[in-house]
Amino acid sequence: MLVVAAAIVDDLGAPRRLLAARRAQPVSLAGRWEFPGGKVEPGEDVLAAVHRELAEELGVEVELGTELVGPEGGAWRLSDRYVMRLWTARVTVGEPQPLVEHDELRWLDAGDWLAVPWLDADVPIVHALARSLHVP
Ligand code: 9L3
Ligand code: MG
Repeated sequence: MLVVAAAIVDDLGAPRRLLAARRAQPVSLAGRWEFPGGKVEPGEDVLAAVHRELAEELGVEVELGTELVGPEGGAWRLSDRYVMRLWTARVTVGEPQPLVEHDELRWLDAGDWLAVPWLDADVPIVHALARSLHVP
């Protein structure tokens, strides 16, 4: 099943800060941090799904940047059940709020992108993102 998510940064051209979201649910994931996003609905366009998820979860509109392509040439494997595609993004309307399944949001400065306990599946993606964006 396909999940989509966004690496929301402060500046698509020269990013320094990355938005991380702490899951409040389900219990098995609570307290761990992730890129906000979620499951693509049947028949839904994937980019439309990114915008819908960010509107639902954070209450923002975004401009999408580029896709961070995974090691198999596309999606990142999260588990037996889920693969994820992820784009960089910049907020264009609104201030992100933890509206649905998160209980805290945090802007992580360059050099601190790994300073929170990310979901295991998201850790290699954070590393790859920092490498790809040339953020220390
Ligand atoms: N997941 C992992 N990392 C992420 C996201 C957005 C999602 N950055 C995993 C957690 C859930 C599954 O994908 O097991 C579906 O996500 P959601 O619909 O519960 O957000
Ligand atoms: Mg979600």
